[in-house]
Amino acid sequence: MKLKELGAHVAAEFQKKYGRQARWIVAAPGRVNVIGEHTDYNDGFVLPMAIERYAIMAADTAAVPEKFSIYDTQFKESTTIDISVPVTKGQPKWSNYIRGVLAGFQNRGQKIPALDVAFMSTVPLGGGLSSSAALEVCTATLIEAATGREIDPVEKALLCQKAEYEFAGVPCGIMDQFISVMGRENHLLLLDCRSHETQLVPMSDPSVELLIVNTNVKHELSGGEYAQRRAQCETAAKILGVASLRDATADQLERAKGRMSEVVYCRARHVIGEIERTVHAAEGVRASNWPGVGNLMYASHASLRGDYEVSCKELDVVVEIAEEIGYKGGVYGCRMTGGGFGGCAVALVKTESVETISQKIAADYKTKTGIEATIFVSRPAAGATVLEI
Ligand code: GAF
Repeated sequence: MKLKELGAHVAAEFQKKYGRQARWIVAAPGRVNVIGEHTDYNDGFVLPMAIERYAIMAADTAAVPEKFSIYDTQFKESTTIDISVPVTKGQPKWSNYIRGVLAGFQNRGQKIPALDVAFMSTVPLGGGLSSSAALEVCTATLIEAATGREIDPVEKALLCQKAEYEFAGVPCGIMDQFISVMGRENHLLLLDCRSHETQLVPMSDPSVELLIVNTNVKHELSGGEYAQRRAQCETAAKILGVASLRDATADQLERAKGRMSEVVYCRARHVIGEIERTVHAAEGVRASNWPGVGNLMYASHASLRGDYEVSCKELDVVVEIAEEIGYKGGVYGCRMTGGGFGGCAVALVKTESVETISQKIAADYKTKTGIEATIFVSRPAAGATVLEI
């Protein structure tokens, strides 16, 4: 469904639930990261794009003051948050992404408007496509629309990241919330996670597509592995005597190899290499050097699988199938995307071969794993928006 239709659908759900018309409709996209994995919390570079999958909210001023009511139109579940007091964590679990954002606005000294909200999401849950960041950014966009006060996009992304960190317990970096706020149609976003500077990298060549392959193995980042990787990177930086791995070179790491455990060394090797690959990939996209970008994607995957150990059997199977299809069959490159341990892979493919490649990946993946993959294509989409009614 196109974004406009989705907006109309959620507005109709709002009308059914609350018996009146919605006044604001807002949406925020999920993302796929083309390259630059586990580099954001190391002050490095990332190269994500927003996808045509969204969290959408329709809302109106609440009938009851001091209450923020949310109706999940897909799971038919409602919850009400008391906004007359500082918002805290609560139930149901998904409401924490929203609660965290409301608390963020309160911390800025802003009064939360009492609202009735209906929402839905087309970002697959647990698919590593940032369904949570989409929900957070969607909530922030709704507050902006309802108060008529826009906040600085960087501040908005950071407020949403804090919500994820403090209310959902994931010590994530800044990538997902930044791209959901700042995505632009037909562009990737090269984000410097240290300075927060962004560069839009045009990706409008119609001869290539990004194919997203959901392994349908759920990924869960609050399980401790993510935090552990982060801590290992901090250990490496400390041993190297740098503020973060962004400041370290491959040579420096080799010289210090004897002073750290093998695991810490491997983690650092991934991060240092991945930051370099990301910068090169952005240049490759600018030059439409698709074979070059594809090779960097394969190298990224190998490093995430071997050195960083965040891949899983199913993601490796997808990448192997893509490699088998190869350049002749229309695949330039493929890698896992997002935090890892399941979720999605992303492949850079020739547009003319998308159908055949999708069918081949689906069939071989089913044979090798017994699981049905979900496969779709997305052009780079725009970031969070207020939809016209
Ligand atoms: C998750 C996190 F939320 C991001 O901040 C990023 O670290 C990513 O994993 C790995 O690149 O999506």
